[in-house]
Amino acid sequence: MSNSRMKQATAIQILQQFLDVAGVEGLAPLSGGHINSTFRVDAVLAGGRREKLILQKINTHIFKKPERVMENIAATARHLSGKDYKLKVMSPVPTLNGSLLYSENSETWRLFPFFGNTTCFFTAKDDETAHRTAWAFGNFMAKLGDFDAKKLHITIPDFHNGILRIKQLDAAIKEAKKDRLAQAGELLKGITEHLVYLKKMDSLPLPLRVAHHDAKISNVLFDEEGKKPVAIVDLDTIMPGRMISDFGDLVRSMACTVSEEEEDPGKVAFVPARYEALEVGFLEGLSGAIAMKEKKALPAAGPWLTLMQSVRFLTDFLRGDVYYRVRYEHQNYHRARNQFVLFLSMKRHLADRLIVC
Ligand code: GN1
Ligand code: MG
Repeated sequence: MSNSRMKQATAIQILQQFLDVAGVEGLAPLSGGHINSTFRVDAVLAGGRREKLILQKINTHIFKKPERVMENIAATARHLSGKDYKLKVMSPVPTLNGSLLYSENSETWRLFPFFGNTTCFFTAKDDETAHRTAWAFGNFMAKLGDFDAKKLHITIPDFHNGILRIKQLDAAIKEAKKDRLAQAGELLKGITEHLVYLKKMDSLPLPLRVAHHDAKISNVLFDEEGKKPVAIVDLDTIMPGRMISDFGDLVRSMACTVSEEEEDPGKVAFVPARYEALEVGFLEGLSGAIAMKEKKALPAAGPWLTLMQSVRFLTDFLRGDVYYRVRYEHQNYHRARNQFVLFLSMKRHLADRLIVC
């Protein structure tokens, strides 16, 4: 089933595994994510009560053990709910049998509450939004600071490991179709000159933490006015990791003139003032829960993660778009080019603050 088509009858049948659902008044795909298929559902329960929900089909080619993903989400949600945590927590709705997933016909589904009167963005419209979003992720990390990261499953091994991403790129080059390899040529050459940066960042000895691993602005729900963060969503990759993973994605998604989907490389540039807002907001959110070596590593996080994202998009382009969902043929190439231009721009501006270069 594609991300955009789903029959009401199918939705009702799946929802009935979770809740006593009598009918569905609204069913709409939510685009934005590259991996799972997500639907907003307005359901009517047997007693007449109305519930707004998020129904999601997990991509089990990528999340091979989805029950582990759900265990991580549920455990961290429980931890946050027991704290003085100001944002809403995205806790899964269990099935009537108490499971966090429902599988049928090789499809695996889960359900979340839908937080109404919210909106989301793909870039930060101003420094204030960047500051608030970074605060939310810093605070999220701080509130999970006393959760033993080793208790979480590693649901995607080596997720932010640069050496693995380079190996995957090398393998993709060997198997790529001629036309795609030819199109990638120039970009590939540019990226290759900087790969040592990924390797160096892998070996930075930083404390193990609970990291979100997809801390981009589109994974934050804001209030209706688009001002205050309401909830951090998409906890699929919550795993043991390093602080630079989350700060890196904040910088990648916000300290830029455009989103990762912009096709024109001429429009892509780093925004230094936005970066400063992110750093201040993130540190405020952490409120002291940061080691000196983590603080020193922050400026290097954005270029690192942005280059890695470029490598990942290019790898997928060379492999024939098997990982990230695309709307048109060269989209992964455009995404990879966008991220590489952003990496170069970031690196230039932050040069004297990078602990590895
Ligand atoms: C993927 O599907 P989505 O948009 O939540 C990816 C992230 C990338 C991101 C790029 C499991 O996330 O690592 O940074 O796209 N998630 C996975 O926007 O690979
Ligand atoms: Mg994600």
